[in-house]
Amino acid sequence: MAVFEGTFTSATPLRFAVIIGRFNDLVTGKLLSGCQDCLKRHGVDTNPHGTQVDYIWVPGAFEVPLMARQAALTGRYDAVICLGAVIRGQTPHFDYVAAEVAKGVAAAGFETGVPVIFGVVTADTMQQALERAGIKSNKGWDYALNALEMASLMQHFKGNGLASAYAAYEESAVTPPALPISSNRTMASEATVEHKPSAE
Ligand code: INI
Repeated sequence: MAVFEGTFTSATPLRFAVIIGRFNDLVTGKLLSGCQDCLKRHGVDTNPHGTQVDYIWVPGAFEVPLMARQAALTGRYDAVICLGAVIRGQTPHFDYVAAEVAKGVAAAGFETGVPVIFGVVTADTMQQALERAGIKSNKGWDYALNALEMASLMQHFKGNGLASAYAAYEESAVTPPALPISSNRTMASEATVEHKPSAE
């Protein structure tokens, strides 16, 4: 038998999507800086015009899981990093937003077979959130490290994952593989298939 572990650097260039909520961007912008700093110092080209990292901005934490799932389904990324900040003092529906984003991010990973990193800071106050986004430490750095580790770990299991199945489907544009995803939505990869016009 064997022991599998991820590493923080990779011989082959890995690709990442970073999803960032604009809500509380004073915090999420700093999380993003920490995340980029970590990726860069581990040999990743973080230039948005480069080939390794795409950045996707969404309105708030609530929208992060949907985008994470869509990004993962493309099969383009070795890991997806979700950054957001939900602050209790600012909304009576803190608990709903925080719970939904946590569940949604977990589901995006489970459903797609791509590591989806939960980088959403939940805090009681803006001060607390800022402390985790650079004043004391920067959790963005840790989230990037988690993504590097998981992306590298998953390399050991390539070929069994759903994302690779989708990548193969996109290339051949044939019948998609059956996936255990219950959704009626059109997926990015399905959008490339030509449908015959109906008889009407
Ligand atoms: N979005 C956040 O990312 N953080 C918050 O603290 C927050 N609060 O306080 O409401 C927040 N709300 C917006 C939400 O994420 C959605 O963008 C909005 O409800 C539209 O769907």
